[in-house]
Amino acid sequence: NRARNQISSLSNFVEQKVLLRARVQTLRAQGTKMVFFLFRQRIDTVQGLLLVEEGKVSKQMAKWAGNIADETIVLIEGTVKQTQEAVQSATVSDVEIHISQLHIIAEPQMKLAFSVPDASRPDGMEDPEKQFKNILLDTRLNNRVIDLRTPTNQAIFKLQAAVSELFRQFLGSNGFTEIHSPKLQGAATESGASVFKVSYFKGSAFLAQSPQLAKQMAIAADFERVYEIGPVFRAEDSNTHRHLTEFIGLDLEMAIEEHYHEVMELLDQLFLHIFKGLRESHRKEIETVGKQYPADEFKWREGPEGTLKLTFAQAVDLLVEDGVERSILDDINTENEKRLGRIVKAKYETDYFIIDKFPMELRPFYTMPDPNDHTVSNSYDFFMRGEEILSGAQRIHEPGLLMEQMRGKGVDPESMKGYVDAFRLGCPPHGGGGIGLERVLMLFLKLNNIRRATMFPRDPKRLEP
Ligand code: ATP
Ligand code: AMO
Repeated sequence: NRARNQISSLSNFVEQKVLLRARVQTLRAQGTKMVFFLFRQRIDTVQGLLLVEEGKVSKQMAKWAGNIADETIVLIEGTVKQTQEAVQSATVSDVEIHISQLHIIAEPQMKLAFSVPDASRPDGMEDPEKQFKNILLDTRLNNRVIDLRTPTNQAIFKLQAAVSELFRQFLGSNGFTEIHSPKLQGAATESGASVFKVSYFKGSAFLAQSPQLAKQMAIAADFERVYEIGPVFRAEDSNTHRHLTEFIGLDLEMAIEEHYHEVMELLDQLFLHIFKGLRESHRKEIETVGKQYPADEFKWREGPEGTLKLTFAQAVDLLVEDGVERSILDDINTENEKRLGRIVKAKYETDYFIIDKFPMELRPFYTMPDPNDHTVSNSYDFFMRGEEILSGAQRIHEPGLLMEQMRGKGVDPESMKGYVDAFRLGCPPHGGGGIGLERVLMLFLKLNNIRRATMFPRDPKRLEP
């Protein structure tokens, strides 16, 4: 019943006995007297050596051990020894284990679709990593459990957890209360076009497209500052690198005193907290991911100048200066969004920026118009590497204006009576935003496909595994 050791801390146990449960990454028998192993725990690997020795390890044991299949989970006992060669990588142990006992805990009963690449190999060596890069994403997603064992994926999902942890941490320490809103709804929560309908006893229900209505109602109910981390469903037939039909929304909503800039400022501080937290506390994971998905380091601005903020009109001007026809810039499409990202990067040296004051007609019914110019709105989007990661706005808290906007956008106020009533009961001025978790991760790490930032992605063509 001894405690098991972790590969990452073995170097504290030189010349001591340890107990290790790990996967067999690879093994190689040398003659009849020696078996070399590479053991893996998540992103870490360590060498093991089984040596035939009178009275300790028999020839039969070495023969048996030499036939263990890759990916078998084993429990080993052995002595930690210093190695001769210097180790370059943070994920490869600089000690090795001389094995005295070895037990099989579980072994694969089926052929592996592909082998987990050996992360202990330095870049440029005979190259299972490179080979692995050529496996189609679909093949990897179809065999997701084995794919998730790769060090890259182990690191990606540690980082995903870190983003939500940092989100929670920041909001918790800024007076926000975590809420859980229903995912089964009587009506669409955003636009009617992209809502999933499900059967609900004798009638039907809709899957929530966002916690939008609930988080605003929580403000009307005096919660002041709320957030939610939860699934969001979108029936968008978008087969792109950045659309999922189910994703994780990081949503928040807060009462404001004077101005929607209070929300924008808080959201900005939140992102800086997330970026810094990832960079400072998760370097090993970021490096691990970078081996498979090389990326230029994500850049943001700090210090007195702060985060770059542009109005929609200024963003359009930048694109026009760069040669885009003004006539097609009523909205900024995906292609021009990316182009803007490149322009901003060249001019301001940042991968992270904010655009506010979007035209009213581009925003949902609950968005507050600018009191001085009703054609624009008190709304904002945040961008990473030229792609949208957050959308938000000040909301309309006055019931008359809300109903007018709903009708103007073809939304029947009667279909959302409980929501509209929240404002009839008196609601403070407020604003908020929604972030796509997988997008933040995809763009921070430059993974180029949102499915790589999703453990079991759902898109129009995929409901399995
Ligand atoms: P939001 O989060 O506000 O929905 P988004 O980034 O998801 O923003 P959408 O408004 O859903 O953006 O769509 C944005 C862009 O995605 C569109 O400009 C369009 O170019 C692109 N897009 C959407 N669906 C497809 C598709 N099926 N194929 C190619 N591009 C698409
Ligand atoms: P919006 O629809 O822009 O706004 O969504 C907010 C953020 O969610 C992410 N996102 C997606 N991620 C993956 N797949 C998708 N299909 C997808 N669609 C959106 C993006 C986007 O910025 N209620 C508002 C938020 C608010 O105003 O508070 C809303 O849902 O990162």
